[in-house]
Amino acid sequence: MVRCILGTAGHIDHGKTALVRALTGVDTDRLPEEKARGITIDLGFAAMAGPAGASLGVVDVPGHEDFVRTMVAGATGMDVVLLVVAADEGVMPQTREHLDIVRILDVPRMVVALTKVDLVDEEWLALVAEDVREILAPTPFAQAPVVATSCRLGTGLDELKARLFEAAAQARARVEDDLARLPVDRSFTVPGIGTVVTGTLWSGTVSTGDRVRALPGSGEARVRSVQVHGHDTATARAGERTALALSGLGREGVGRGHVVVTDPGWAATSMVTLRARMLPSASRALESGERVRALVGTAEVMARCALLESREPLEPGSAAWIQLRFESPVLARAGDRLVLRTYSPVRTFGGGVVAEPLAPKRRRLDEGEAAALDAVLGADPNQRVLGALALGRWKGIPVAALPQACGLPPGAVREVLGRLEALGGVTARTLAFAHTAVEGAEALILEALEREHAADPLRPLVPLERLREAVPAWASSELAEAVLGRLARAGALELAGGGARRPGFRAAPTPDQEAACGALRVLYESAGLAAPFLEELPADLRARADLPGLLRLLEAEGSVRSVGEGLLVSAGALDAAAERIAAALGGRSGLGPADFKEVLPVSRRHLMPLLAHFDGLGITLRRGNLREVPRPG
Ligand SMILES: Nc1nc2c(ncn2[C@@H]2O[C@H](COP(=O)(O)OP(=O)(O)OP(=O)(O)O)[C@@H](O)[C@H]2O)c(=O)[nH]1
Ligand SMILES: [Mg+2]
Repeated sequence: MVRCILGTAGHIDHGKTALVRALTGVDTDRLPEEKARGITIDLGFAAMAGPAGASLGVVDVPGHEDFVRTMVAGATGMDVVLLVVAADEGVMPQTREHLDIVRILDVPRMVVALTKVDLVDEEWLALVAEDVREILAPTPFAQAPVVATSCRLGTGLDELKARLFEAAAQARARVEDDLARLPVDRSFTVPGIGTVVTGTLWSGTVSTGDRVRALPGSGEARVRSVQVHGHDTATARAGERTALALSGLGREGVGRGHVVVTDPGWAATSMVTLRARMLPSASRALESGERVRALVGTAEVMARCALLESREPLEPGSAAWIQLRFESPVLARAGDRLVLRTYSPVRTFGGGVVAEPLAPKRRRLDEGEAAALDAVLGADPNQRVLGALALGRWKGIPVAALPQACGLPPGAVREVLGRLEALGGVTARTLAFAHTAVEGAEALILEALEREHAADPLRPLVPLERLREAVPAWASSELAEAVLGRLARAGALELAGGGARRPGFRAAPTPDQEAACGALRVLYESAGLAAPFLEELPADLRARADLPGLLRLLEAEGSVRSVGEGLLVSAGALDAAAERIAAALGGRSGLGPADFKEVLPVSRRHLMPLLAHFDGLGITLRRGNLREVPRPG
């Protein structure tokens, strides 16, 4: 049995609550005002027992046109909708509006009940049934079962129940192995227990002891106890009517419109990009900049619309990418459906599906962005992740935000990230980037590498800093880092000693530089340990701008080594000196400069850096002011 939620829909007074009572035994109109007026005002909840111990959560919604907002809060978690049409009145305005809403929300299955058949004759009933078929014909519910019922006579109730459980069995399974999210539809205080919130658990699981947050806002709490359909349980699962007792959060911190979540990755948002669809029945076009009501989960927030595709108003029946800029933050995830209503008079005119829940402000979409938005709403997990990353451009998307940004469970996101490099993207320390950003940054870095090599052909390695700088400052710094690693793994550059080079790059001196190198080699070779300090080099060499490059070249080829303090010494002389020290002084300790001067007859200015150099190599060991020399071998 799939865990799922059955909800009612339909015009005021058509018998929704009566039908729920007949099916479940529960009178969901519990408020005194509901009793007095004989109408439903707030959502009602019940459980319906079915065959083989199965049980469905039932949400009863109001039909009054003033309470459509409440109806949407109830409809937002439905898996099966029971569309109620009174046989005596037939299709009425909220029959159509509720039908529009369940289509906007993409409620997957429908069963129709024609109620109050005791009030009409066969012929009239057939006419009403035909009207119902007609409004369903252009919808995904064209084949929905239609059952004639009467609560007064008990007609059709068993058949209706059977059809409802059939529909429930076919409803798509909700994903338990996903981020937990409970849009709150009620909150109240129970003496001795504290704040209790209820809702339909959309995805994931919530258990006693879990730490949760109520978004938007900063409310945090611990789950003290969990109930499903009024029974205590350790864990509530996706698709169950859930009540959570929360400790650490007052009732003012959580209510209808809040969403209780467990994962730290969730973030509230003030801006979403969505594929908006105007109802064909909308009374007028949607203007750019228009203030509208957005019904998101169980929340209603005011928002400004920004049309992203054209300056022309969005006509009834058409669809386009738009942005909603909310006046207060909401929680949204890629793939979420929301309902749009005009500000005044309040009318449902359309809805949309969120493609970019944590959106930056956009004005116009380029082709790449439109394609990325499409990809996020597609079926292929790779494309969904890549689409979300492409929208993050060179700034990247935090890996922790991806399940929200692309609407996939964390496990599925991890799988895609595991093959991200093969898909052209890259994962950095905390962010991930799409192939577009990677390719762009790679091109800039490789260009910079060539430029740097060309500008200083004698430098064997380009400092990484110069390559990082090639990626613009407005990109995330993680991008350059990740791309350098990726290029190295792909063999497009070599990393060594804090620098990078084109694979196989060797310093390429000109004939004139070759000649200068030759002169330097002879100079250092003949000077031995008493090598010239830089300022002691012959004037013609010192005058050369490329002298540092030439010296690096000698170092890179191994003819000289830097011993510090600006002193370069012939490698051969250094090796010979090391041998002499070991042979002459091996095993002795308490050695002072004078002892070394006997073996290394150089000036004191040379001796100090040389000894420090040998200290570094372990040929000499420094003990306070004196040294010892380990015995050779
Ligand atoms: N004759 C007859 N009356 C019915 C039947 N079902 C419901 N009613 C009556 O219709 C009226 C409205 O029923 P409700 O169940 O409250 O209607 P509702 O659709 O829940 O109304 P709202 O929640 O306010 O939209 C009540 O007076 C019921 O007694 C039926 O099968 N036959
Ligand atoms: Mg009712």
